[in-house]
Order: sequence, then structure tokens, then C-alpha cells
Amino acid sequence: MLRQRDGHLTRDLLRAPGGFGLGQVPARVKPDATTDMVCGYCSTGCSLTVHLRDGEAVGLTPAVDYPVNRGVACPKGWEALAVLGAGDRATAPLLRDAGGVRRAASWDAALRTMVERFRGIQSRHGPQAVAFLGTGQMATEELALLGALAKFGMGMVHGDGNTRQCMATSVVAYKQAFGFDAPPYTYRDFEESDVLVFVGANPCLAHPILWERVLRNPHDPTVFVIDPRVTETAMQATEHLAPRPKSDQALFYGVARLLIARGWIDRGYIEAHTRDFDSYAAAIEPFTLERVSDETGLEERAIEHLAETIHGGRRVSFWWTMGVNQSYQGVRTAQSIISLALMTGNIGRPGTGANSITGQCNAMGSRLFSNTTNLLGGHDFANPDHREKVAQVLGIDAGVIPAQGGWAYNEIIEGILRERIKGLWIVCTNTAHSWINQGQARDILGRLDYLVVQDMYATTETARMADLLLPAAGWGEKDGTFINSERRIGRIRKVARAPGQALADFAIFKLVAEYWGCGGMFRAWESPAAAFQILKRLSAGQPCDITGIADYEMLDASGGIQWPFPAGQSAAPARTERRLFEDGRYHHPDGRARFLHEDPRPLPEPPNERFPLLLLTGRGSAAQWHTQTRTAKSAVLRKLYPAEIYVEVNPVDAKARSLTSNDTVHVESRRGRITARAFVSRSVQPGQVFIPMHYEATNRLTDAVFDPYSKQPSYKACAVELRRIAALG
Ligand SMILES: Nc1nc2c(c(=O)[nH]1)N[C@H]1C(S)=C(S)[C@@H](COP(=O)(O)OP(=O)(O)OC[C@H]3O[C@@H](n4cnc5c(=O)[nH]c(N)nc54)[C@H](O)[C@@H]3O)O[C@H]1N2
Ligand SMILES: Nc1nc2c(c(=O)[nH]1)N[C@H]1C(S)=C(S)[C@@H](COP(=O)(O)OP(=O)(O)OC[C@H]3O[C@@H](n4cnc5c(=O)[nH]c(N)nc54)[C@H](O)[C@@H]3O)O[C@H]1N2
Ligand code: SF4
Ligand SMILES: [Mo]
Repeated sequence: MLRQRDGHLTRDLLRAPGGFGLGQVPARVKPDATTDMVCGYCSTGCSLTVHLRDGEAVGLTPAVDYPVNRGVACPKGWEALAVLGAGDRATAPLLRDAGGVRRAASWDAALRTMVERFRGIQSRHGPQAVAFLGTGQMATEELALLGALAKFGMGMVHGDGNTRQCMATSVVAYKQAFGFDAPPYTYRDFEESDVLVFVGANPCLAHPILWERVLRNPHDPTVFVIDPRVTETAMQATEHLAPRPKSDQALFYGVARLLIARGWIDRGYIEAHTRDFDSYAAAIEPFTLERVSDETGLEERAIEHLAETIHGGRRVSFWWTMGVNQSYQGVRTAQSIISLALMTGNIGRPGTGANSITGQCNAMGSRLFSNTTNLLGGHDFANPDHREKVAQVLGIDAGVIPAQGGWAYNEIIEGILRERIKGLWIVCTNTAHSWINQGQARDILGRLDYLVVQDMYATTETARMADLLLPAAGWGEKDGTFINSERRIGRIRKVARAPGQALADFAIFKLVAEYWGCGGMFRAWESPAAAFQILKRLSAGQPCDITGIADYEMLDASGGIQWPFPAGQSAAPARTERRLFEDGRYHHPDGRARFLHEDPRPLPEPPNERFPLLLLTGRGSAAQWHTQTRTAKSAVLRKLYPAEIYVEVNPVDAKARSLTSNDTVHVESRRGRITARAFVSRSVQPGQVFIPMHYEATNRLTDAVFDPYSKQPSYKACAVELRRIAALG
């Protein structure tokens, strides 16, 4: 919401020349205005009130009247401005010269070189030989422009994003079950459930403000946490089940079988709104209590207790994140959760739902508008009517729209290895740190003829590999919108100047279009606000229709707006939290949700004598964000987590290896060996170890296997061994 003080209109001030960079703001400067914007880290989408002096940000506080966070923020949000002034910001394009040295260059020289190199590759190897990797951390307007420019303007066929590492499983699970990628909930459901089941999710760290919402639940709810580790969330839950990693699918089949056998299902709902229940029930019949107990390592009684609790709840909600998605069988596991909600009629009512919580600030925008797996606006590349509609909205020839989605992230990486991809443009993601089996990934990136990286910082692992680095403005330095986990569209804005010659990604894409010679195709994408109008038109008639949102000002005035919000929607948007499927109609042509089943498969890399331990990876603290390019720049956040990489190991395994906490150990998998500090803790079970993903070395260990449907990497279970190399004094 835009607030005004001293007669200044904030937006005008931001356009005014002059002003100072964040680093030079005098201490205790008195703000003269405030403006609200959505946080640039996680998908919770908290609103932050930025305090301005002469139009520049001087501080922030959590917004008090936003329906998401209601006056609170986590440490990352509080420190969001602090990371913008870091000394390693990319301030000019960096071109690698013939001797391999990176040298500052003008935008003109940089873009000429980029176009010349990419065009050269395309003329030698075909247009598909240049690809892009994008992100769920840019504004929707930006990621849509990148997808449209790359595929329609530059002739690329293959492009994907870091949402593949994160949300691809949920996307496919929802599409197959509901007919559209449609997380059905609204955050109020956290407060309205009497039973909440969290699967492979650690919201205390990863979505702390959503966990606050759970704590506000007035119904004295039963909170189940299903996670092999005793996480911070598990410690606060009323019930914790610690199944063997990747045995969740068997667990939920077993629970479903019990519910069916005891008649604890909602026949009316199943018959009116779903399909394929009988074949599902038959397929899971073999998942007896005995078998499931054997496969999960859980007591039979504990499994029965979960089924009884689901039956006893009036409003049961299921929530899952990466413990489910990042798996070689993630899609079917997610669908085993969706099936529980469907068969008990726990969907479409307050406090219910089969709810995947998304990860990055704009993963939801990326899922609908990145033009990667889906054609812009949640459309289908393979559908000629969809291609025609998109072409009309964009005023382009439908012939330039590919008739199929491009390769997934892993296929692009493999494509480089097979010499099918020769040029790559990586935008707002740090592949050389975050991709699975890092040694192999870096070797493969090193084989490219030309690598362009577009990032805020010149020092990221991927930026250092680039032939050309394009300096990008970050959150707080540009305008646009994000879509949060509950489908709420909110504003981001420019409250600080990007350093040096860094430009907003939107502006960089517009420049690339001009230099490529396809600028005419994107004339209507004049500004993020103009692009938003195009996105609206693209969404028309889709389940994510947002044609009822007039403009940015309406978003500001409303506290964000959840999709769908078609034209003609009358209710005051901020006050009306919207959940999906209240009428029981799903997005398949017959209006029915699907039950989908497949037998669980064994671990791709089971522990053996040489590598007897299972490595789990994930988030380590609320103060660390992913590859740490941003959060490591805040002195406050750095105090909140261990600087050095550590491995959590159970006392039983520690004893067997004569280890104590703080010993330096080698952790080794078939792919590599890293050095870490041991942290002996019962938070991991015997036979399992845990290393946070935030440290550069973690992914040297992980095994590049993928879910066959979603192509999401299975980051969370590979075999390792641990050896003490020295005790620290
Ligand atoms: N502070 C912070 N917050 C973040 C992020 C961050 O980097 N830092 N990243 C954001 C993003 S992009 C994402 S995707 C989310 C991720 O949020 P989460 O998914 O909550 O985080 P993770 O720690 O990756 O994984 C959750 C849990 O899955 C468990 N797990 C592993 N294997 C299994 C299994 O087989 N079964 C079950 N049931 N559980 C398993 C792990 O032990 C872990 O506790 O967080 C978002 N929020
Ligand atoms: N072992 C293991 N690995 C994992 C995971 C795990 O659980 N375990 N989780 C996976 C998941 S869920 C995710 S989402 C990924 C995340 O992996 P990444 O996307 O690689 O991680 P980030 O650190 O968020 O990278 C974002 C990059 O964009 C830059 N950046 C930030 N803002 C902007 C901007 O506005 N414009 C531009 N151009 N650049 C910007 C940052 O400096 C940074 O380099 O990691 C995955 N990797
Ligand atoms: S919970 Fe997420 S959105 Fe909210 S302040 Fe923290 S990082 Fe930002
Ligand atoms: Mo993620």
C-alpha cells in the first residue's frame, strides 16, 4: 500500500534523479514516507513496510495490516535491505577475454558479444543449441518476458527454471489429479483445521510465518509431522512419525487402505467428484499394516493412530514440501496425499486440503508464466488453440510458438553433455552450487561454448564460470509482482538504486530483444506495469484468470489478490480469502479429480557396506537462503547459523566411528568427498545423516536421479560414509 507523508508521492520520488545508495544512508535518518512490498525470499509472501527518506529505503518493518503476515517477519525479511549494498555486487557487465580474464565492459559491447556468440552457435548447430535456465525468484513480468523472448524471439526450444528443483513434482501431481496446477488452499486454513498433517516439511525454518499461523489456530489442533528427522517443527508438533526416507508412499497407501477397510471414507464425495477410486482401492489392497510397518519402520499402532486421527478430524488439512517433492517417486507420493484428502472429502472446505506449500517468492508465478513446461498463462504448448490464443494476445505469429514444451533442467544439462546444447543463459539461479551431483554439473557447464550468467553478484559459483556476466538489480531495486503460495499476487517495487550499471532483469531482457533484432515483438511490454496487462489477457478463461485485477494500484489497495480473480468478480478482494474447489468441480473436462497409483520403488542408491548411511539434505536455519549469495551478506544473519559446513549424525553412528561433536570428518559418496564438522544429535535416526544445502560442498555428494514424471531431482536420499579425520582441540 502506498502511503504518503509530507505531501510527497513516493512513486514520483523514485523516478526523481539524485539520491544516494543504501551504503551511504546516514544512521538514524528520519524517514519521510513508507511503502509496502512483498518480501523477496520465500513463498510465504510477507509484506514489508519500507521506510523511505527522499525516496530511498532507509529501513523496514513488517507490514501490520497485510493478510499474510499481520505484523511479523522472519530474520531474512528484516534483513532484506542489508544485502543490497554488498561489496561483491556485479556493477558492470564482465566479459572474459581471450586470456580467460574477466574484464568490465559496456552494456553495448556485452550485448553485441552475447548476440554474436549465441547467433553463431545457432547457425552452426541449430536454434535449439542455445537454451536458458530461469527462476522462481524474479517478478512474474520478468520471467514471462524471458520465456517469451527466448522462445518466440530468439528461437530457443529448450528452457527451464530452478522451480524444477523444487516444485515440478507438485505441478505434475496437481495437473494429473486436478487437471490444472492448482494448490487449493488459503492461509486461513492453517487456523481453521483441527488436524494438520505436515509431510516432509519443516515450516519452522522454511516458512516460519506460516508456522506462526498454525500457532494461532484456536481449535487446539492435532499436528502430525511426518519426517525422518526430529526437526524443529517435529519438536513443536503434537505427533511425530519418523518413517524411513522415501517410504511415505507406502505409508499413505497403508493409511488409505485402513480408512477404506473401516468405512472411514466419504462415499458421497468420491462418487460425485472423483474418478478411478475403485481401481485405486484395489491397487493399494496389498498395503497391509504389517507390510507398511515393515517398509516404513513405524509401529503398526502409530500407523493406525494416524488413520484414526484423520477419521476423527472434522477439518483435516495435508501439507507437503521437499521431503515429498525431491524424490525419485515424488509425483506418486504427492498423489498418495491428494488421494487421502479426496477419499475423506477433506478438500474445498475451510481448514482442509491437499496442500503443497511452494518454495521461492515467485515459484507460483514461474509455474504459470515462465513459458517452460507450460505455455504462458498455464497453457499447453501442444494445444493449437492455446498457441493461437497466446499469439493473438502477444500480437505475434502462432508459427513461432513451439508445438511442445522444451527439455527439463536435467535434460538440458544432459543435452550439453551430448553436445546438443552449446550456449546457455542462466538467469537468477546458481546452478553450480544448487544442482544435483555438482562435480558432474560443473564439468558439464564447463563444456559449453558460451555461458551467459545474469546475477546480482559477481562472485556466485555460477557467475565465476560465466563467459559473460550481466549485472542485475535485485529485489528492492525494481518493480513487478510475485505470486505467493496461496496464489496471492503482490507488489514488489523499486526503493533503492541498483549499484553501478546493474539493471533490472526486465530492462536487460528488453535490451537483449533490441540487440537480437526482435525488439518489435515486445514493444507492448513497455514496463512491468504494461507487461502485467499482457499477463492478465493471457490468463483470460484459464483457472488462473486474473482479468478482474485492474492494475498495480488495485493490488496495492487490496492487500494482494488471490487467483482466480476473473473480470466481474465483485467482492472486496483483501477480505475474501479464496480456496479452490468449493463446488467440487475440478479442471479435468469431466469435472472430476483422479486417483492415481503406482507401486513404490526401492531406493535408487540403497546403503551398503561401503556407504552404509543415508544422506538427507535440506534447509539448515531460518537465516540461510539457498546458496547464500544474499543471506551471507548480512552481518546479523551470519550470527544465526554455523559458518562452516556440518553434518548431523546420530550418537549410535558417531560411537561406531569414534566421533564426537566438532570432530572434522570426511563425508563420502560415490561421487565425491567433502570435509565437515560432526554434530552428534538425536535429531537424525541411526543410519541417517543430514547436511544443510546452503554450503557449497553439499551437492558434491548427491546422486543425480529424478522423478520420471516431473524430472525433479531426488536431493534427499543417497548413500554415504563418514570418517573421522581429526579431533579439534
Ligand atoms: N530459511 C529458509 N527458508 C526457505 C528456503 C531456504 O533456503 N531457507 N528455501 C525455500 C524453498 S525454495 C523451499 S523449496 C522450501 C523448502 O522447505 P522444506 O521442504 O520444509 O525444507 P527442506 O529442509 O528442504 O525439507 C523438509 C524436510 O524433508 C525431510 N525429508 C527428507 N526426506 C524425506 C522423506 O523421504 N520423507 C519425509 N516425510 N520427509 C523427508 C527433511 O528431513 C526435511 O526436514 O523452503 C523455502 N524457505
Ligand atoms: N542438496 C540440496 N540441493 C538443493 C535443495 C535441497 O533441498 N538439497 N533444494 C533445491 C531447491 S528447492 C531450490 S529452490 C534450489 C535453489 O537453488 P538456486 O536457485 O541456485 O539458489 P539461490 O541461492 O536462490 O540462487 C539464486 C541466484 O539468483 C541471484 N539473484 C537474486 N535475486 C536476483 C534477481 O533479482 N535477478 C537476478 N538476475 N539474479 C538474482 C542470487 O544472487 C543467486 O545467485 O536449490 C535446490 N538444491
Ligand atoms: S517468512 Fe518468507 S516471506 Fe516472510 S519474511 Fe521470512 S523469508 Fe520473507
Ligand atoms: Mo525450492
